Amino acid sequence: REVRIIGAPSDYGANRRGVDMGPSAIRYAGLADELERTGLTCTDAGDLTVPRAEERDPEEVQPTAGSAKFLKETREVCTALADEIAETITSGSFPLVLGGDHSIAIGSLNGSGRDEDVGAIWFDAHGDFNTPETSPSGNVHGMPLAAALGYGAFGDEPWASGNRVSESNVVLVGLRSLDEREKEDIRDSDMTAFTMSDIDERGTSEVVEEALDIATAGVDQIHVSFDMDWLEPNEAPGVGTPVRGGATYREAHTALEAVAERDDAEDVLRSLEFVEVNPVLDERNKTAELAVELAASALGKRVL
Ligand code: DIR
Ligand code: MN
Ligand code: MN
Ligand code: MN
Repeated sequence: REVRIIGAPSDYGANRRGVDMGPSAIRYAGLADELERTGLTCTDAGDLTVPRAEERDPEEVQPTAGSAKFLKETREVCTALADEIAETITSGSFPLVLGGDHSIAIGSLNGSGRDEDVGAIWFDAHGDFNTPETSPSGNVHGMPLAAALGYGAFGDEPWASGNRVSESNVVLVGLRSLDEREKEDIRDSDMTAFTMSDIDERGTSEVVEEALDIATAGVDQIHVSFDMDWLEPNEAPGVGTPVRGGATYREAHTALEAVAERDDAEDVLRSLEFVEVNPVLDERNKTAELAVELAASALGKRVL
């Protein structure tokens, strides 16, 4: 099966510039070569066209939802991304999406969950479960899961919530930074959430195996969304919102190797994305290089 790389160079959902250069940084770190070495065929669809942030006004009134910055621009990017992903899957290829900030995941979930019921595993320090009404920041990168599942004002936005992502098949892994309302809303939801403490107590393998069981219960396939801030900041310094106490280098590989193993046995992986790589904040492209390594692990790279 052919892997199709899709760049989504948006920074509309984050409060800092630079994450729009993530797809370039990840390609420059050798993504295509590494995937070919892993034995995969690779094509590059290039980057989606994203309107330039300098020309837009963040204070512009957003008519259809409360406080969500650049919602119109985010809708444009996510609609194009969803189409691209759905077409890639229909054509028999595998979509590997490069962010961009995490707001692009609204497009990923809508593309992956367009024609079939899907689950999702979300590796992230954050819950990404704010709505325009509850968000303390107004940044849409803190909202993509709530958006795709139709919470708050997103319920009236078919581009965001008109999908077949099944809430009870969504699993958050490795949480360590939640806003107060977000915490309650995650608890009240039908999603499953594992914190870093769960990983401390039970180990990465056991937690990720359970996440895979839950995400695939009653559905054939899942989207895996990997926010690079899941890792400890010294391993992944090039992210906009680093939080101490993250996954180690080995834990990150272990987690994605478990995904690859399950995919090998049951073909569970429908789409995959790496987001929030910000080369402006990075150290010599270290975070992009790690994203390349992790993509290879998720897609089946083995030492032996
Ligand atoms: C925060 C940060 N919860 C917000 N979220 C981030 O702005 O909603 N998500 N950084 O990745
Ligand atoms: Mn995120
Ligand atoms: Mn995050
Ligand atoms: Mn597969």
